[in-house]
Amino acid sequence: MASSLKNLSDHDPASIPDGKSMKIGIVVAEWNEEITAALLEGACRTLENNGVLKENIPVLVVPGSFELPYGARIIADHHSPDAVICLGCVIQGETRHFDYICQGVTQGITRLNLDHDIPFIFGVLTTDTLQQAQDRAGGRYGNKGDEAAVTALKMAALRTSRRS
Ligand code: DLZ
Repeated sequence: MASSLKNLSDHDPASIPDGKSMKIGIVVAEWNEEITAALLEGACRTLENNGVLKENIPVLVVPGSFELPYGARIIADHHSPDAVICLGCVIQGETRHFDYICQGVTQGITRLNLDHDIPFIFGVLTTDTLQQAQDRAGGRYGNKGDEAAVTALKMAALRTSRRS
């Protein structure tokens, strides 16, 4: 069946800023590691394909998505990045934990964006099933890590353009 869902990895190459002078930090959650490892791989590949040097992609691992805002703040404070990508995957379970984690990480990342002068990118999958997460971590709907990396490059370039 045809789907109207956007492929998360589809981007016009001409619209992506050159990242050769950029430093982009990544914080990634261990929970649902099969998924978050794929998001990390996609994000790193997209950043490097667009000019970001491997040594300019500091990566920090945190236990779960709830810890992403704190990890992102550590990267912001210690690495002076142009943007920070937050990667996680929260899958609906039997309890309301899902809602609290999604709310916590969303509000945390929003607050970082408002309190710091660098962009923090929301690369967190929030799905009902593992299959839906797999579909968006290198599966039929592309890779949320690619999308987060392209967003980081665009937001870092926007920040630089507003400062000069
Ligand atoms: C506890 C928990 C649960 C139930 N589910 C997830 C999940 O689907 N994805 C995720 O990233 N983290 C999950 N966690 C862990 C929380 O994010 C957090 O690490 C713990 O509540 C400790 O603060």
